[in-house]
Amino acid sequence: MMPKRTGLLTALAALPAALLTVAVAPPVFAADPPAYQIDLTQLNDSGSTGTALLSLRGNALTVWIKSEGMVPGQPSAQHLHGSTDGHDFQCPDDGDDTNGDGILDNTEATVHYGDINISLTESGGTDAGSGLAVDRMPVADAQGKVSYKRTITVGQDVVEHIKDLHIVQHGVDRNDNGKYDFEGAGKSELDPKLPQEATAPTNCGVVKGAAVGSVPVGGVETGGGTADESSSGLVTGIAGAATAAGMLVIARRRKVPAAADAGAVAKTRDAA
Ligand SMILES: [Cu+2]
Repeated sequence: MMPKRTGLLTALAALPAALLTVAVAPPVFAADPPAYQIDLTQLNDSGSTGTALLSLRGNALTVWIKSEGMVPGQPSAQHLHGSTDGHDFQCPDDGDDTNGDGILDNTEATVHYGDINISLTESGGTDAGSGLAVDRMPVADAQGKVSYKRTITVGQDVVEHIKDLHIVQHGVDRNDNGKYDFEGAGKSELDPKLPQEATAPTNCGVVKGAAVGSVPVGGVETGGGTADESSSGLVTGIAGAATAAGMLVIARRRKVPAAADAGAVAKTRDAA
């Protein structure tokens, strides 16, 4: 018995040290280089999911994306959306199809996920102007999988606000015919030469741990949101409430007139 008890006492004696070790261990995201995980969840009932990782070494941002449920053989425009000025954008959901045409288009979604900050092309420019450079975007394989990795030099604002950015991949196959075409959902509102299927968002994800209606990085100045009051009371609401507990903010985020949302969703289903 004695050996056992001694063992227990030894273990107990060691416990404070162990706890101390845990307590002073740096948070996961403080690792070098800091890395941020993003889980991509579907939009437009696309069935597309994925995982992404953002890693910073100085001003070198490495982006890894692995996603599936994309349209096989078709390019996927993909971007880091959001703001580096303290505004707290989030991913939309299918209920944000405000014009009720049955598809959440990029314009409707941008109210929620913000403008393009970085275009995640495979080569060449990565500025917002490359947002629709589908010839430089990754192409899904025959199984609908996209695998992407690129290191990009980013500005200090991106470094400081990396947790405020989110990844969006675009491209859906509304009529399930294996390609982007105009029969699926008409013309893109961004460029009439492109099918809506090519530009509508297929998934979106925010940095894990930074989400939950986060206080934007670097910012108590969530007042930045007030500028958008007219365009989105919802977003302003999130920004204004950002100092409250995350869960509360999430609760608020779900959201605007439930009836209107339900109607839009119903239309979405009808159109599907
Ligand atoms: Cu985008």
